[in-house]
Amino acid sequence: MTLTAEPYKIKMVESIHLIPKEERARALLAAGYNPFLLKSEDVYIDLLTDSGTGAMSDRQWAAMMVGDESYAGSRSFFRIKEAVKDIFDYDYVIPTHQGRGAEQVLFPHLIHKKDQYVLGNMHFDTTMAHIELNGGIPINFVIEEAFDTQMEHPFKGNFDTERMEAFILNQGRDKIAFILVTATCNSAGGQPVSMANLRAVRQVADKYGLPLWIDAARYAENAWFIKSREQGYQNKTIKEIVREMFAMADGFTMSAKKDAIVNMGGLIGIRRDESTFQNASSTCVPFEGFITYGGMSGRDMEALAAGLYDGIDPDYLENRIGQVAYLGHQLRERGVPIQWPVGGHAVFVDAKKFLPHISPEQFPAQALVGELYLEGGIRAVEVGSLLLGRNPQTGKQRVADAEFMRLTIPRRVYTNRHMDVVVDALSAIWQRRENIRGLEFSYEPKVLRHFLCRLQPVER
Ligand code: P61
Repeated sequence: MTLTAEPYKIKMVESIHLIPKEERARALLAAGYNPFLLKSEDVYIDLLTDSGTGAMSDRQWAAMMVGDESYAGSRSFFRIKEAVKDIFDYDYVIPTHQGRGAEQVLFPHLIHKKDQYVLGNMHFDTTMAHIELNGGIPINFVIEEAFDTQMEHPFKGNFDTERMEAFILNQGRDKIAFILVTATCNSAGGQPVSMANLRAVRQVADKYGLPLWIDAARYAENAWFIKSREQGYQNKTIKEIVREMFAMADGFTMSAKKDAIVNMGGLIGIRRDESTFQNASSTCVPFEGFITYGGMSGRDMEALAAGLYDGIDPDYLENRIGQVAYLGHQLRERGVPIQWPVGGHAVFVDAKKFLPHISPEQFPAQALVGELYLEGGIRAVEVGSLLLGRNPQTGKQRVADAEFMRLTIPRRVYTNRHMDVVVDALSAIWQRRENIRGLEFSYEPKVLRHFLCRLQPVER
C-alpha cells in the first residue's frame, strides 16, 4: 500500500453551497471586489485565512465542557500553563484574546525609545502596526531568495544575518529594540526558518545584547519543515524540535488561531524572565483582563491547551502540510506560477507572473482574487501592494516585493476533492488570463484599507 488518507474521520459536517454565476457576479460587485466584504454564505470554498477557521477535534470539544469560568486562578489557565511548560519549556504564560492582543500587551515593554528598530525576517501586518503604535520602526531582513518565487530553497523564511548585523553596526545597538522571528514566515509565503538560521540569529542577538522573540503562530508547521528538510532532525520528535527552537528565544507571541487550532485565542510565552512577565501582566489587566484569563473564557482556554497538543501530532502535520503541497503541486503542473517550494499554510500564487500586464498600482493579485470568486465561488486573499498600503510620509502607493494571491487552507476543514475544485477553477482562469483587468479604488479608507476598501475594474 502506498496511499494514506486524512488521519481522522468526520463526526460533524457543515453544508456549503455554490451559488449560480450571476449571483456571484452580483455579490462581487456589491462587495466592491473586496473578499472581506463578501458574505460567507455566498462563498463555496473559503480560503481567505487559516486563522480561527480550523475544525476542532473531539478532544478539544470535550475539554470545553470542563472549562473553569472562575475569574481568578481558573483551572483551565493552569492547563495552558502546564502545556506551555511541557511543549515549549517556558515558565510564564499570559493568555490574550488573539495574536494582536499579545502584541499590544507585550510591545510597550520591548520598545523603550521612539524610532527604535524591530528587526524581523518579515513582520506580519498587525505586528508592523503594533510596532509602529509603540513608536518603533519595523524592518525586514529575510533572505533575498524569498522573493524569487521560482527558486528552490528549503528555508525561504531565513534571515540574512549578515545584512542584519551590518544594519546593527551601522545604526548602533541602542537604536535596536529587539529581534522578532516569524515562524513560519507568513508574508514570504508560509516559508520556514531553519534551526541553523535561528541559531545564527541568536548569536547576533547575544553579541549585541538584544532580546529575541518568536512570532509563534505557526510554530508546529515550522518544526515539521525542520524535521523533513534539515539535516539531523529526521529522527527527532516535533516536540523535541519545538523545544530546541524555543530554547533560543526569550519569549513568544502567539496567535493560537493557527497551529493551536482554536477559533479564538492567543498567548504570550516568556521563557525565564520574571520582570518581563510582571511588566506584561500589569499591561494585560487593563487591556485584556486578569492574568489567568486575559481575554479568554475558561472553556476556550481548555480548547487551546488541548489544541497545542493536536498541533504537534506528526500524523496531523504530515497530512496538513501534505494537503497544502498537494494543491501547490497540481497548480504548478498546470503552469500556474506559485511561490516554490509550497509553504505550510497556504499556496501563494505569483500574480506578477500570472498577470504581467497589470501594474502593482492596479493590484494584480486582488484582480485575481475577484476572478477566482467569479469562476468557482472560491475566496482567496491578496498579500501584495494593496495590503502594503501607502507610504505614510509621501502618501505614495508602496510597491510590494511580491504580489501574491494566497490560497489559505483551514486546518482539518476541506478534503483534497475541494483542492481539486480550486485547481480546476484556477486552471480555467490561467487559460484566459490576458483578458483580466486591473482594479482602481472607488473608496479608500485611511488605515488598514484592505479590510474596507472598495474597488472597480479599470476602463480598458
Ligand atoms: C492571517 F487579513 N494572521 O494570516 P491574530 N502573526 C502572524 C499572523 O499570521 C497573524 C498574527 C500575528 C492572519 C489573520 C489576519 O490583515 C489581516 O490572532 C504571523 O489575527 O491577531 C495573523 O494574529 C495576528 C488576516 C490578520 C488579515 C490581519 O490570515
